[in-house]
Amino acid sequence: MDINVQVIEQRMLENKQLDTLVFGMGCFWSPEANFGQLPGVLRTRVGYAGGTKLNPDYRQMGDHTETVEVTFEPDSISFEQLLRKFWNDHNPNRPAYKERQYISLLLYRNAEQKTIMEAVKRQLENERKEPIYTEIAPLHDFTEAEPHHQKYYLKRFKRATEQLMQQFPDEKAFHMSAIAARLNGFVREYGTLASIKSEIAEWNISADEAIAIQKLLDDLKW
Ligand code: MHO
Repeated sequence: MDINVQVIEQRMLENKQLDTLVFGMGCFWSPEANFGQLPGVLRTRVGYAGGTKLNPDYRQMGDHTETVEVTFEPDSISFEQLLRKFWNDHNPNRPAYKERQYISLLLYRNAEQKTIMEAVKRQLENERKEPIYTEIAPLHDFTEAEPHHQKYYLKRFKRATEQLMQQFPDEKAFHMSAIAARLNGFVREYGTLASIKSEIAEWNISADEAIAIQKLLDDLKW
């Protein structure tokens, strides 16, 4: 069966209620892979946020921080779960270096997100019996990072990336793919190909489409 992953993913996203979380926890390559393998996370992108400099880029980031934007479906993974993972998977109190590039940072989009961030932070401080120095601030702008920083680990595998890209009209569409996010986690050894394939079987797509995507994954040349 001839399939197009982008079309299938877009149909799967129709009528879904999605939310986003933007955070910084060091070099953005790894957290994009780590969060990209989570069922319930449908898209990831890396970028610069939290500062005031206009048009930041990797070489001239100014007062911005390397961040990841995670788009998720709250019905399958909650905001609180993502925050707990955020705090479990890095040391928020390590000494700052390179100014603000690698600080521990949570950026809220609205008052509700701010309330939950502060509540989970307090809970963890009580559990850990130590203060957490993550900065919690409003999100103003998120500037997408350069293409080579997106799905960084997956792109180390040039043949597999080329094969996958054939499923998308352009590189930007490929960056927005849930399958690309999962595989970017897989190559970093977050999650397995088997777990991705069994998750796809649960996606709200036809059985034929699920089988075709699973086959595409089996046929990737690493
Ligand atoms: N190349 C740096 C980090 C890059 S990250 C996008 C390193 O691994 O030391 O900041």
